Amino acid sequence: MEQLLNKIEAFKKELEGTIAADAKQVEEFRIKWLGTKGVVKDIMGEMKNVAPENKKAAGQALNEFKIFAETTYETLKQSAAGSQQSTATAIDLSLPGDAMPLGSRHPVVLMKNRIVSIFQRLGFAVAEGPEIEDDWHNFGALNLPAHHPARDMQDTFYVQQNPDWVLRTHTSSVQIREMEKGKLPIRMLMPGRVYRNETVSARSHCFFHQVEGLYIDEHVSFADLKQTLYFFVKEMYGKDVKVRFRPSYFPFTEPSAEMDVTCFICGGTGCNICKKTGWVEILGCGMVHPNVLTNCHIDPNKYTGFAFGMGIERPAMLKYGVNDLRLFSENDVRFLRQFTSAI
Ligand code: 2NL
Repeated sequence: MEQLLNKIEAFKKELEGTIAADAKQVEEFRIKWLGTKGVVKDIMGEMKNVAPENKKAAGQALNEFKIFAETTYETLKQSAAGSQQSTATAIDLSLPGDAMPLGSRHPVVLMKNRIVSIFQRLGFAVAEGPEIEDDWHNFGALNLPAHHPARDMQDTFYVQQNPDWVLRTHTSSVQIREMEKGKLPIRMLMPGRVYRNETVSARSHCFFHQVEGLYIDEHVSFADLKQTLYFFVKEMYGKDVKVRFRPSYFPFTEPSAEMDVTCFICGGTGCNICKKTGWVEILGCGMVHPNVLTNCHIDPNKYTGFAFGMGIERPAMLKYGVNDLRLFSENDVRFLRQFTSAI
């Protein structure tokens, strides 16, 4: 009896280790184990040698073994069929993959990157800040008097939850935050989105983008301002472009100026873009007002600085031939995907 049980155990182990890769091997398995001259039939024949008192236990063990052999056969049959099927429908890895549609950079971002990379070569770092600002960082610190028209509800978006909050109207607020940190010198560029309460049209929008720059150190002069901006213009619009400064006014700079370049559309002969003047305004600039420095705890007797600001949309419109500001924010893919290869 013990001998028979040991034999069954050994056969079970053998069954467990059996694999069949295809239908032929499954059939071989069936013949060996379940066929008319197979192992199962053979071992069943040993019942006649079992002592009467052990017959019940032996019968049970043999029956279990038979079922085990049969289920193993079923399992092998199914998995061989499955693997054959999966070979038939297998993916052809040599086929080219599905093309993923590539996104493209937004023209405003492309123009911003061009501007930023030129100043980065002069050692300007990039800083960013919040688009919801408090009155101090957007107006007060910038020497904008209490009744300045820029503070008017007509021009500025106020945030309902807090009368002290506005959507920033320029990125100068980021420069104020940098100056307040008290780490000098500062040579930084602040690109970002700004908001003005204006009716949306082809030529004006309630939000747009600008890049402002700030350089503060001992002995920074208007000559440094001019030289920095000359470099920028030559890199941006080419070596032959001429530049002129016109005196201007900003509450946060003194003296202040606006800078024009010879029209890069008509080359100075006169067109619609330059309104037949031959010049296009590209930025505003000036020496940082002493009050602004004082507001940020910087000693105006020791430190001086220059600042400038320019819009991004207008140069982007001129460079990429876009004639309606609204296209920039409608996110129509037919518009956006045109700039895939532009730099
Ligand atoms: C323009 C003119 C300008 C500045 C921005 C500035 C910032 C600080 C202090 C002083 Cl913190 N000035 N920024 C100065 C002059 C002009 O922008 O036409 N922007 C689109």
